[in-house]
Amino acid sequence: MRRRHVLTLAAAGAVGAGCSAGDPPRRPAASPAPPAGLVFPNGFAWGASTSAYQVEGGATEDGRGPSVWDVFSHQQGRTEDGGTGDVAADHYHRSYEDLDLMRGLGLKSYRFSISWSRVLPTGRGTVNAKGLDFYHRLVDGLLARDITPVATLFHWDTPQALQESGGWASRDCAKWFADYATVVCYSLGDKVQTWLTLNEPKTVVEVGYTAGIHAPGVRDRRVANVVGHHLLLGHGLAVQAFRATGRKGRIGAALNLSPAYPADDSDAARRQATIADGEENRRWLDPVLLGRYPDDWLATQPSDAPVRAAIHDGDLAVIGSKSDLLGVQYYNPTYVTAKGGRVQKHPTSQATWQEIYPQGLHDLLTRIKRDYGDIPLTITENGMPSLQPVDDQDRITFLRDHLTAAHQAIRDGVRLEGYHVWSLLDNFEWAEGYSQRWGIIHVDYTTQQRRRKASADWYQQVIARNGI
Ligand code: GCO
Repeated sequence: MRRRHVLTLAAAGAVGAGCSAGDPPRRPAASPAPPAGLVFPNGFAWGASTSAYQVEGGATEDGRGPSVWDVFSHQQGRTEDGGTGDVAADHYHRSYEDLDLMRGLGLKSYRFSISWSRVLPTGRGTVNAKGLDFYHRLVDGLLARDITPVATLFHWDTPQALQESGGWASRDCAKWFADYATVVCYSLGDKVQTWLTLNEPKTVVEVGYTAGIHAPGVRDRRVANVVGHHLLLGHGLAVQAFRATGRKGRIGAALNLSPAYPADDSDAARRQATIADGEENRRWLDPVLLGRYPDDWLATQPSDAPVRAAIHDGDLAVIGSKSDLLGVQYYNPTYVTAKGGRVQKHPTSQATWQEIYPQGLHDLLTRIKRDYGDIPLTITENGMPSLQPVDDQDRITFLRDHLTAAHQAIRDGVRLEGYHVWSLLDNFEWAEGYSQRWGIIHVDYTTQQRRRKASADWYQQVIARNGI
């Protein structure tokens, strides 16, 4: 059930010939000691993130249709202790309380996702006005509290009806996604000015379609690679759909990225790190920001993974439609051995896939600037689960160290506009059910009572000071 272990294994398998990437990944530098008094740029978007299925609950309410995660989480043995998102943090009914908690923190920005099947119960066709109204109320509540809404269109909850018509394995899904984007961006677009298309397509491909431990539970590398291309195509078509609505604002993808380092000084480890970098990062960044797949990544795809056949003429131009910003999600680095295996060099969190290495965030941000130019960046996710229910000092240390690294990147010229901690609330952590608590606000799942953790108090101070 440890999903990024799976990411690690999946990528480690993807080795092969040919690697012509630019500079080899650098060896990590020592973590800097946190200097006192780091001030962030004026207007820095201090934020927090959630996603629909992880917090909303209200799974069958007001006409919401099922998504792949409703079906999957109800299947025996799919999630820790059989957890589902039926109720989750009950945010659907408690959004006003949660909005007030956000205001109490002084949040400048809130990143949430829209449940596709709440708005379009079967994924396409008739709009469910009550579902859309929920997001109007949420956004109105944010604006009334001076919090900027950042809306993600797809955080893994493909409508089940579309899954039954092929889901992302079908090329049509990219078009269905763009049609949904049109509805939502047009309807909310006079209030929401920052949009994210996909959340972590890599995780969908590697955990949902290769390892099968996330919805829809498919274990087929061939299908997974095609799904990856269709997700990217969906991103590009959604960018175009957003522009066609004529609404003002900015749009981009939210990618989970992981700096890849050689585990030792050998040339072989360096070469393997470049291959891993292709899988972890360039496979997603290049199409979205440069309109092409990396040649070395394509060359390493096994002959039975027909990604090339899925690429039609013109697709890369669509996928590379100009993005206005990039959401960066950072949780861990990747260390690669001479044989292409993965090793860990730093302590992990309760999520044992999560090796804690703050300097990796600096390396990642500066590398994006170096290789992809000055696109505005916002950290759309960063955080850790803590075993301390409320006095989560370990999370404070984690956040402080990562913000220090982010600040260093800004000093090095990176255009970083914001930071969103994952997560605002404890919530449904996918296959891990409710066994990991990632929130800065504690949720008692019996009473649904919210309680600020020490990290929430600390973050409030950071926001008030605009620095650490
Ligand atoms: C992701 C998702 C979140 C997770 C978080 C912690 O990045 O996987 O966007 O939904 O809950 O990352 O694992």
